Amino acid sequence: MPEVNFDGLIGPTHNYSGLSDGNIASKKNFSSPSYPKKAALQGIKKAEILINSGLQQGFFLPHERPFLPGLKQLGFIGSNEEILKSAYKFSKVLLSNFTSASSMWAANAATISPSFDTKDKKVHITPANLKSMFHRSIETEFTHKQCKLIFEENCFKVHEPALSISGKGDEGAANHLRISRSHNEKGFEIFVYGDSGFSRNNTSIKRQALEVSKSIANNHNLDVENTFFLQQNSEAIEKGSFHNDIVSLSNENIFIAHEKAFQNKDELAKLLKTLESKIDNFQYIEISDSEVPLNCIIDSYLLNSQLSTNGQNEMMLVLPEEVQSYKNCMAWLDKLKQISDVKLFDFVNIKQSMMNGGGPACLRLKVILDNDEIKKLNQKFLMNSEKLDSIKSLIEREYRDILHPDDLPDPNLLDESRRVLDELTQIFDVGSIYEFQKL
Ligand code: SUG
Repeated sequence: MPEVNFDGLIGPTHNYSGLSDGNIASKKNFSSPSYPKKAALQGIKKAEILINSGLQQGFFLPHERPFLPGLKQLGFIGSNEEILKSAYKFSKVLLSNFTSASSMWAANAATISPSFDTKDKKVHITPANLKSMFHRSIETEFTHKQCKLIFEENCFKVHEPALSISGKGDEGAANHLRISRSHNEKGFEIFVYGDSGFSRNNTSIKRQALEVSKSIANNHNLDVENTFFLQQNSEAIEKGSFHNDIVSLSNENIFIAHEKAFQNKDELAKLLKTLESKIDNFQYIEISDSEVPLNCIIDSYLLNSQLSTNGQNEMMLVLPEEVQSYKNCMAWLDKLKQISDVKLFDFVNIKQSMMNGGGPACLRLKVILDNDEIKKLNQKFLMNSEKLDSIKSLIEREYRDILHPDDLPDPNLLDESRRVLDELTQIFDVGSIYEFQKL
């Protein structure tokens, strides 16, 4: 099957530090205790649904956290224990930025243009620079490194992360949609941006800059006629849709969006007209505000569900189980089943990630490839049942059941975390890829 998903393996320092302004769940759960073991196992269970549906599944390894090289760069010196202690004493928020397990949200790892869309017939990959949130911006370097390892063959082109403009950057696949007749036919790519990087209107954080989106589209060697740019609706951002994947989604010929997802209705209409004329099975499904109000879409994470084409060529939607407590969302799902090819629904418990604003769609990077390209992926990052069992038993054995905000400077957490990452590099058989392994 042409769809492969790469999820971010949830790391041992998963915690709630309230770091993301504009992300309601992150702010609301600031300082709550977290459950790293539960979180990681929930993430794997979500990925197993996709595996059981007949799709190939990969994982990005968690990043090195707490990130001591970053603290050292800021001038903290001494033993590891001293560095953690003095950083925490100087600023709790500083240490929590360097300890976040935020690389779990792989939808923000990169933007991918499949070879079906590109003029040079290569798969183009740009790691996201995530510049608008400091804790996320420090993911870029290691994500870039992993992308180069996963997509190392000649049929792939991994670009340098894009530039950012005045702190506004690029959020990867969370702000990118692709619509095509089927996965392995030429498609239309839609880059969804918050605002111009040069805008001085700062009423809310608009993470994705138009100019940065354009630079990625240019570098990806796309046909201009098949490339569109749409602006996120500022009301949606203000109400908590910090990424576009909270209010719209796409898979093959299906495009679903809330009525208030996009700022400019004329631009959207122009795009829909083109898609209707070029893709014979195209289906746009809009959720009206009277059916499901915007705040309900955002609270429930209904559209942050993972829409995939499974091994039997059926469309399945993996939703957060929270959706089940919203009557209007459930009624809309009934309707979706009747009017579209989306017939299979699976509700998952990923509460630990949801409490930081990450639903099923956030946890994965969807990659569309042809059969030959799938073979050329670095197979070490792809799962089989033996690898998955080893990862699960490592999590069971080493991850903490509970982590309190005051535990972040605990040097034992650093040691445990390094032990886990070290063992993961052995399970994945990727050699020494972390900074601490080179000491
Ligand atoms: O970038 N939360 C992430 C959630 C990312 C969701 N991804 C997508 N929508 N694709 C973010 O805001 C919270 C971390 C904290 O507060 O501890 C956080 O980074």
